[in-house]
Amino acid sequence: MTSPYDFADVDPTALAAEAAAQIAAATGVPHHDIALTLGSGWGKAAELLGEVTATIPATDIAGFSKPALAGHVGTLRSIALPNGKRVLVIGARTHFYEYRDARRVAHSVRTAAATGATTFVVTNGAGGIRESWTPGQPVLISDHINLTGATPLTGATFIDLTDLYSSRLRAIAREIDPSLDEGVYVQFPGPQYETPAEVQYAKAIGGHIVGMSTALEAIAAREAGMEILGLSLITNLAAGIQKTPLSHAEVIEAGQLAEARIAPMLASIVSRL
Ligand code: 8IG
Repeated sequence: MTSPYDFADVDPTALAAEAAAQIAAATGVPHHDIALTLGSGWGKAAELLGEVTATIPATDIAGFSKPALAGHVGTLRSIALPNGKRVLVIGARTHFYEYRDARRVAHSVRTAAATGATTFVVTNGAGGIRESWTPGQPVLISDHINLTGATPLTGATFIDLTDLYSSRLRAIAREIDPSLDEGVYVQFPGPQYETPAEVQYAKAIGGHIVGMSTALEAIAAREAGMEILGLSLITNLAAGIQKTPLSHAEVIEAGQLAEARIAPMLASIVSRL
């Protein structure tokens, strides 16, 4: 868990500005319009979006932490959409469970904002609490509950989180796919999955989706002034809702099976933003 940056001592905005300048230099693209973080199961969407004009190993850019899984280097890609907009694809998410440091989690989001992005599309693989949902189903995030006990913000940063997951952008997504259901995303700190009792707790407090990534990123994106669209791929029903134990292999398999269907949907949505 080494990194050249001690996030405890760094100004997150200055580090994001430095990273954004490096991305502009490495891609030759001075300004990006949309940031897109690709979570489990969503990876195939990038190629469908448009022309990938640059791929950078994330570890070449200031402040990006080494990936959690050995042998897998996360990348940042610049994509030119047919409509002329520029998408920065973040394939290098840092999870809260890796360092227990919300500022590391927020760094890719702040960097994307510093490249000029005003729209943040955040995707993840997650567990479903609603019994009517089935693995492989994508759902919109309508709101979140942050159970990490952490925040990427420091000091008296009293930002408003009303309509955090933009109802305007959700409506656009539903124009592309009217079958998209939506739900409240509950972020647990992880890395363990929930106990069945914790899932019942999440349900009782108003949650429909359980995951380990998105809420902290969305807070940072709102602070940075971006409009947010959140999508979860339900790769498994949450512990105790499904009767069989949860496994990472099952999650990966569900993602692979769903990929061919959800990638074109996501690409169509992004092309409309
Ligand atoms: I994929 O069931 C995936 N990520 N917390 N719970 C939590 N995170 C997840 C789950 C899940 N499935």
